Amino acid sequence: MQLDVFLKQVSLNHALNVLIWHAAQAGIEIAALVKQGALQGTTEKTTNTNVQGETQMHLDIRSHEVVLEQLRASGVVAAVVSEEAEEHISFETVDAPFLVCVDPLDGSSNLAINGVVGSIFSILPNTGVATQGSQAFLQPGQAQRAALYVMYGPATLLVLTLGEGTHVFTLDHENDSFVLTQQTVQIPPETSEYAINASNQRYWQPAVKRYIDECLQGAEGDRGRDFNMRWCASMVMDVHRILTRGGVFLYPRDNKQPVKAGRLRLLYEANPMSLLVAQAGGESIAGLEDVLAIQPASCHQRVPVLLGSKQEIQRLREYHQQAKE
Ligand code: AFP
Repeated sequence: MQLDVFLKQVSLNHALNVLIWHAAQAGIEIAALVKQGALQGTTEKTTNTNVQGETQMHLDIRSHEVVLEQLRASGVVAAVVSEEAEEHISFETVDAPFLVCVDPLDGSSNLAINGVVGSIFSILPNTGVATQGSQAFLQPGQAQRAALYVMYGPATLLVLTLGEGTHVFTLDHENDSFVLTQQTVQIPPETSEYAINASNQRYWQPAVKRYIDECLQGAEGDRGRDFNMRWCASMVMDVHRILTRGGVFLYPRDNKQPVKAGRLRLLYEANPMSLLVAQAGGESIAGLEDVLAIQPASCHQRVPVLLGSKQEIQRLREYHQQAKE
């Protein structure tokens, strides 16, 4: 079943369906650029830095432009917050029904090594950006109308939730259309695989140190079984592995840079990925609270993210609670 047919079947919100179709078109355009690699100068760095102070890749900017072109053309988006722009971008359709928060090319530091990257979209209702400005984007993740990512890997995948389950579409390059290949993904509640950047270990909070230490002790420790570890430095790839076979992804708060609550951004990384995971039976916390319940304070706010298999996230929640006591 093609994406547009699926949308008509599961969603009566025509405007939302149009938005998702245009986001998918942006993904198809970016997939073609990524596949060209150095031939498109995609592995080149620019001399610019984004609002995070991170060096922008040439393709970060090109992807940002492609996304804006498609979202503007949809006619149903009022404004966009992008990782690649400090201020939000308002369109002429300022009273349109939706706001979009986007990471146009997540994991782009992997481009130079031909690694997997992706585009992450969070779709919110437009609560009045014409009068509220950027404040209109400061809605908790549970307000999202939809979330999706496009993953540029050996296959180009689009993973989507409209609040009724998480579904996977594969790009048919023969006719440039996304085809449903997995409906209603379910994350195994138990896992023996975790993903974390272990080089930050000395900066972690006690609850995370305790959890990872127990995984490392394996069968000789309290967990009574051995664990495996992965770290892709690409949230899209790590989250897709978890949706596919279970696991836990941790980018915890660390005191390496106390002014930052972690590395990942709430509006266009943590919230959309947390909704996709929750809709697949997993959970996502920032420590004691659910990521989707966090009231954003700013558009580029960072949060800790611990997400994945339900039983492991519940254990991490308990460890944070016990560390507080
Ligand atoms: P880039 O988009 O700058 O490559 O960052 C990717 C990311 O935001 C997320 O996709 C990864 O999970 C995380 O950063 C990797 O962070 P480390 O480089 O600290 O491992």
